[in-house]
Order: sequence, then structure tokens, then C-alpha cells
Amino acid sequence: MADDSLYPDLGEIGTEETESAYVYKEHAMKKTRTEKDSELTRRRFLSASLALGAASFVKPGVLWAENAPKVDLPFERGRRPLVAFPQKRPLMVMTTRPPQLETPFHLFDENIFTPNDAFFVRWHLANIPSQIDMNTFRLKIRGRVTQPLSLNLAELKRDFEQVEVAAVCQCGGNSRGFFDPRVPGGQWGNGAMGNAKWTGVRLRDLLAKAGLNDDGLQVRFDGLDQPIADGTPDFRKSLNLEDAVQETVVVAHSMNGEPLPWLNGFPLRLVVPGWFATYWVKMLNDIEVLNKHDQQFWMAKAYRLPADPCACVQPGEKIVRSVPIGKMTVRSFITNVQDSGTVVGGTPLTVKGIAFDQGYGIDRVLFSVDGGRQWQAASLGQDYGDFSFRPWEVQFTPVSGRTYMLQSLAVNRIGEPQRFSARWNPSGYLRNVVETVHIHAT
Ligand SMILES: Nc1nc2c(c(=O)[nH]1)N[C@H]1C(S)=C(S)[C@@H](COP(=O)(O)O)O[C@H]1N2
Ligand SMILES: [Mo]
Repeated sequence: MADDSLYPDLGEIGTEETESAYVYKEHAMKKTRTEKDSELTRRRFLSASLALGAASFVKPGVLWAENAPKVDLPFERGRRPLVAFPQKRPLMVMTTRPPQLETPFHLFDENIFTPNDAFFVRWHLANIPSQIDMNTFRLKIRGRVTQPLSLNLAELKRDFEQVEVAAVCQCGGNSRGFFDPRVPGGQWGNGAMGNAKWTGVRLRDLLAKAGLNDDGLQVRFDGLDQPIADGTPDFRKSLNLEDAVQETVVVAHSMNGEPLPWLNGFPLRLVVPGWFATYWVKMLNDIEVLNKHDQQFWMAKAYRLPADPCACVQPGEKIVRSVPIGKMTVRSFITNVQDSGTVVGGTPLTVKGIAFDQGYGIDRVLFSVDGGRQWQAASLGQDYGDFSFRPWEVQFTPVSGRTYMLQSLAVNRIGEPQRFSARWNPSGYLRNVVETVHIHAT
């Protein structure tokens, strides 16, 4: 049973439109519209009664309101109410159960490190605990190790070196809403990403303390969240051992100097810089060293890409061989000019943006005002580390009456550019095409 006190209540929008709901449908639960509706009614009733009793961390600041402000993402079914969940400012709600909240894009212009209360939220399973007893909470390290560990938060902070890494956390399906032809799954705009300074302990130090057996092959991570429906598999993810012991992989307790927000995985989450967020397991309480490849649902069936270098297929084409999603691709965004906006002609305009990749770091960002025919170099701002957003900016003076197609093109330090044509795959992963912002000068 889901703990409903976690959610701001009084309304429901879609609950089934997520990528995982989509795979669940294939996998387990085939609910009819009516069943779903009656379940929602039941939950709404329960949450009303729970709200009176249960002690929890949650004090929804804003109640769901029919008249919550709405924003429109520029694709079909892109209307999103702005609602404040616990510890969050109003964010774009894609689904309430499980919570899937997108960061409004202007926030990336205002902050190179995404504020905790603005950081996007994505859960697959709706049964997220709203209370954790920190007296009994333990992180277990077990499996193919010589000395299993069971650590509380104080021990983690006291007995291991504390490290910090600035890194972008981006959902594999970020920007899925722009796929053409459209694909099923959560219709994210570009705000299913965020940049933060993560503090915690190196995963490799924990594994070293536990002592790896010779036959360790993968490391599996599990959190406290649970499925509601029977037959829905628990969310767990695995990394190959050689990726798991990279120096940058951290079990984090803090984000931008504060404890992790509840919805971003309090008290502990895995941080895997350069890798898509699906591996960044939240509310992490179990680390298991495996001596074989993880065959459970979230590795073997979900989050997989066509096994070709592009990770593309033609729409309708069957994927013959697939591989687990892995590291991110190089991307950049213009953050201070909105698509379809107008600017003042004859006045110099500073165009600002961000770029990032999978950890080689950004070498350069090029900028075009004519849809990519001519390019000029933008200047890069402060370097906060290879896994962080890198700010950039460039100036140009638009001429009154003209229309422009602004584009930015990031190239990383191994010379990898963004794509000029959008890749397509049926799960809507890895978008990194050069984006276009159309403006008109008045
Ligand atoms: N325990 C747990 N961890 C999880 C998930 C989840 O459903 N449960 N979702 C993953 C996915 S797919 C994403 S995109 C990120 C989202 O992280 P955020 O909510 O902190 O932005 O969490 C990852 N870690
Ligand atoms: Mo994700």
C-alpha cells in the first residue's frame, strides 16, 4: 500500500503515462480504464483519512488546486500544472504517483547548480516511504564480499573519507517529448536533468572495506521504494564491477551542501557521474556484489538501447540486439532565450547557455544564428569539473525585422560533437541533437 501522505493531494493527473508504467503494462499489470479510475478514487479517499493521523516528514505546502498555474511544453500532451511537492518549489507535474516532476527550464539560466528544491524528480514505483527511522536505517554491503557491512549514516560519515563531486544527473528519457515520431513513456521536455555538488563516500572505499571476492562481476543497488502492484518488479540497477569502482562513484548523503531532499533519495543515493540517472539509485540501502550478470527486469528488460553505435533504429524497425543504457552524450542548451520569442533589434544580445557531456569535459561551444550555416565560438565560463554543467555565452546584434534560428553546438574534449540529426529509438533515449531556438527581432 502506498503511503499517501507523501503526496500533495486533492487532485490527480495521469499516473500511467510513464515509461515504466509502459513497460509494466507489457510485463504485468493490464488495467482497464475503469479499474484505474476506481483505484484512484480509493486512494484519494485513503489519503484524506491518512492525512489526519500519520506522522511523517511531509507537510505539503501547497494543496493541489484546480487552478494551479499551468505551463505548456511545445509538444502534444505537453500541458503541466505547476505544483509544490514537499521540499520542492512548484515544478511541472508529469505524474503524481509515482511523482515525476520536471524543472522549469528558466531555472537552468538562473543557476549553474540546480537548487535542491527545483531539482527534477523521477520515481518508477509509487510506494515510497514517507518515514525512515534513522536509528535503524542501515546501508548493507553484501554478496560476493569477505566481510558484509551494515552501516548507519553516522558511521558512513565518520569512518570513510568524505568526497564531493559536481555532476549532472540526467534521465535517459530527458527530452523524450521531442521525439518524432512520438514514442511512449514520460513526455519530458528538457528539464529532466539537474547539476549538483554531491557529497558522500566513494563506493570503492565501501567495497574495499567489505573485501571483494575474486568472482565479483557486477554490483547491484536497491533502495527503500517498493512496488504497489503485485508482479511489478522492485527497482534495482547494476553496474559492472569495473565501472562501480571508478573513483568518481559516490554514495552521497548531501546535495549542494544539504541533506538529500526526500524525493531525491534521502538519506543516501548512488551518484554515478557521467552515467544516466537510472543508475543513481535513491534511498539506497542495499549494495550486493554479484558473481553473474544481473538478470532482473530493470537490467535485462528495461532501459536498453539498440546495440549499434548510434543507438538508433528506424521507426517501426525491430530491435534485434540491445544493450543496457550507459553513459550520457554531449549536449548544450541556450538558456536565456525562449523559442518563438522576440528580441529587440539593433541592441547587442548576450545569449547564454550550458553544456555537458559524460565526463571528458567540454572543449568548445559553437554558436549559429542562421540554423547552422555559419558558426562562431562562444566563450566558456567557469569550469566546475568534468561532469558539471559548463556555462557559456556569446553576443550578437539582431537586425530589426529579421528572424533567426539560434543554435549551440558543444564538442567535448575527445572531439565528439552533438548530433545534427535527431537519433530515434522506441524508448526515446539519448537525445542530443543540436537544438534550435527561433526568434524574431522587432
Ligand atoms: N530507488 C530509486 N532510485 C531511482 C529511481 C527509482 O525509481 N527508485 N529512478 C531512477 C531514475 S530513472 C532517475 S531519472 C533518477 C531521478 O533522480 P531524481 O529524482 O533525484 O531527479 O533516479 C533514479 N534512481
Ligand atoms: Mo530516468
